[in-house]
Amino acid sequence: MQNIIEPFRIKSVEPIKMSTRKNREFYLQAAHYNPFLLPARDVIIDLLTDSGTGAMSSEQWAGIMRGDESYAGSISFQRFEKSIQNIMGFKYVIPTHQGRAAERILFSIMCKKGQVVPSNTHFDTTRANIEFQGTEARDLRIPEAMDPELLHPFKGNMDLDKLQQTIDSVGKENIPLIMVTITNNSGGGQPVSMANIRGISEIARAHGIPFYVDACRFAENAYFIKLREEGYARKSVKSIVKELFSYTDGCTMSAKKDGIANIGGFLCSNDEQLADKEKDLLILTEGFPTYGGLAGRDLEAIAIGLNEAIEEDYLRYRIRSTQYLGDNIASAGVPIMQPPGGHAIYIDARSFLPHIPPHQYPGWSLACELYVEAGIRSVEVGAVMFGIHDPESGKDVTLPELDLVRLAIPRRTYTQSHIDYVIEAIINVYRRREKIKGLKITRQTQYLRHFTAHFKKL
Ligand code: P61
Repeated sequence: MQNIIEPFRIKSVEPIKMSTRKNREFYLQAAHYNPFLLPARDVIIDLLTDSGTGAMSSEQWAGIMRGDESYAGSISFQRFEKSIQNIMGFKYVIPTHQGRAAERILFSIMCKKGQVVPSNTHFDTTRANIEFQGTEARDLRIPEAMDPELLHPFKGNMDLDKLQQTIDSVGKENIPLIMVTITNNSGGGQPVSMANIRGISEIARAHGIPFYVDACRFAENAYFIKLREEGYARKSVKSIVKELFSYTDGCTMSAKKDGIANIGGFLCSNDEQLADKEKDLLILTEGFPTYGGLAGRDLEAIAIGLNEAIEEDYLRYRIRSTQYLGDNIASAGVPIMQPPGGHAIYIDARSFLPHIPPHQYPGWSLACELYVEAGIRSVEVGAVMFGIHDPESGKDVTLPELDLVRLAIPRRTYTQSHIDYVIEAIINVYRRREKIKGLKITRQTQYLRHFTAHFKKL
């Protein structure tokens, strides 16, 4: 069969409130042209994120009921720990309330002022947590990743020559750890190959530098390895995942992605002394080491979700359905980051709206336009998210190389007809793209300004 269907039946539904274009123009103006400030009930299809927005399975809901809420030694923690040890192979597992809490604990122990943490691309919370320690977060992606149209199977790869040069120039003692984000979220949801992971690991081990994975979308990355990397077609996703983590010393994880849970995260390592230090910090800000800021029921949902995320029927549907959106808009001429990523499609907004200069935020304008057109909420990954401004004048001093709009697909949440509606809307906006105008920021904070900034239409 050519058709790949959603490998699940729908048992419980959540109504969507429909709206008119006029309604949405009003809602967006009231939200100061910032889609983050829209009430979710005024959104028809919410593609803002795939984080915590997936649909849980009946097994996960059953696990929620089984949750053991004991303060210490909860059985749910034992299931959580065992599930992660089985899938990823790490010895020490520390639960946290989400991914960024794992990052904060790890970096506050490992990083010192003036040091450098190389990565393929640090996600924004990772970068912010590293920089908060006075450490530099350095992105070392391969040059192919910078060309949105170029087809390359593993555009998430780290540039190994640049990694070696970085170690040579700053000194191994100034690199507390090396990280790699799988799949590379800020770089277009692109996967990292096993060969690249192995290469980073060899370099890291040769210099005695710990190697960590930002594992948020590890299952999707493993499926891409199965599909695209020589020698892996016949291997199970489970064995690919195991092999991948065997080259590393630990990971940070947001269970809101490939844990298919609504909340949660964890931090793993094989180093007992380090794990003890991490637990001390955990107790200070998250909770006792057998719950770490989560309810027992959340631990259950994650333990089950991680196993469902590596099921191959699920992953086949997941990767193909994201590709379906990408291929359909690309064949209508819409410029997207190629090839389609695992959890999201990224529209190249600078090519979509070449008449809007980067300092007038083409990505943000496009995200606003998709909302007005069809009630679709997406997220800009570009000049607003990554631009650096002078706090005195409010003027941007550095802008990133790309302006993308991310359409992130929540797991098991929308059907093909929802996606067909999204495709139609994007093509409609593309046809009238010349009429779209840029924006100006009227209010912003110093860090992570995209969450709260106010805008005015130009
Ligand atoms: C997302 F607009 N991602 O993609 P936490 N690493 C990686 C992530 O993708 C990630 C985290 C660490 C989100 C949520 C999000 O400005 C934003 O559990 C590769 O969210 O703490 C999260 O995991 C952090 C969206 C986060 C944003 C920050 O949509």
